[in-house]
Amino acid sequence: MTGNADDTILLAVTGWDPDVWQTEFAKAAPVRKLVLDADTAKDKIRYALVWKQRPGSLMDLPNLEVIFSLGAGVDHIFHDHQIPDVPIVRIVSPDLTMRMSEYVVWQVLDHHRLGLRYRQQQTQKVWHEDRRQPAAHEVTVGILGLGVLGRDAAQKLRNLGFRVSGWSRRLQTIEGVTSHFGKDGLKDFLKDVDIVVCLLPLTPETKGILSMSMFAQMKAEGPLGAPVLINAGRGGLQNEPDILAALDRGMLSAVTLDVFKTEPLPKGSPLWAHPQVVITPHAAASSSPQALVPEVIAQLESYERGEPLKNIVDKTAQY
Ligand code: NDP
Ligand code: OXD
Repeated sequence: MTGNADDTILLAVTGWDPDVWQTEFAKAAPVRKLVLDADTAKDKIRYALVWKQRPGSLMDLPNLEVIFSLGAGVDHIFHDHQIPDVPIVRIVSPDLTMRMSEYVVWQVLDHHRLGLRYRQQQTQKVWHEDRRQPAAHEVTVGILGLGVLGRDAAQKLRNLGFRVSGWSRRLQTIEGVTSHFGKDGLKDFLKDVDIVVCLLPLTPETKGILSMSMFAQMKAEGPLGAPVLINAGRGGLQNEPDILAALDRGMLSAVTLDVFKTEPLPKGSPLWAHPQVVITPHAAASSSPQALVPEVIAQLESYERGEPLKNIVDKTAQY
């Protein structure tokens, strides 16, 4: 297995501008050929780099060896029911991890320091300073998903003094973090959290998990009032009508959502105008072509030297 100028890479992306990816590929791997459409080179394509590929577009590529997801999440690949049986590798990158941890810390601190309330007071020119500000050590931040992103965010929140707990499929141990795992561990995780940060992948098991039945297991009152929810995982994890109902019933005090069932979030969604909802446009940790392309090329070259692929997706678990 050696690199060959005849090998072609397919860049199969929708919803993203391919130009900037092409530019970075030309810089990082000038001898390799990159195509946006498989039709002209079906039997030459050895690798596919994908983000929300068009369904079926990875089939009938007889020499395809590896699919590289250009995102950390891979639900966008499994959305397509016609995927060839080759390894799928996902992005694990310090750049992406740092971006997500920045986002999580930003949103946790914003809710912890009553940012929503103070912005509302400012628009009304209200000076009201007598609210109690809990200390970080009085607040438990619970992270759903202790993977690459969840672990890093957990450590950064610990460094800020928060109590941190986490939930994963299998037991994960992180110093200073209270771990829970599996279906049986979820109840104990939920009963203590003041701010829930969701960094789960969207899989058949996690779909719709952020729902009324979860919110009903959370404690009613804590240092911030009712619990806060931050979802930067995937929109398919959340039941949006349940989130609105939980806010209106006071079961959740505020919500930050970066991801939505339908993206872009439709203009008619009541989430847009809800005073206790913060919305960001799937921007928590954007894939940066400048940072990620050299890493994908490095992984591809090490594979061609005969080294094992890293960050392979478990196709049964779908993450
Ligand atoms: P990882 O695969 O490293 O971690 C996933 C975590 O979720 C693991 O701890 C895993 O448990 C846990 N998990 C999976 N299924 C279950 C389940 N059924 N029950 C309990 N826990 C479960 O993923 P990353 O941390 O790299 O990324 C997480 C997600 O973040 C991505 O899948 C993507 O959807 C989202 N993302 C969003 C971005 C944005 O801009 N909004 C940017 C990048 C990613 P275990 O440890 O036992 O395997
Ligand atoms: C990702 C994303 O999965 O950007 O990396 O959502």
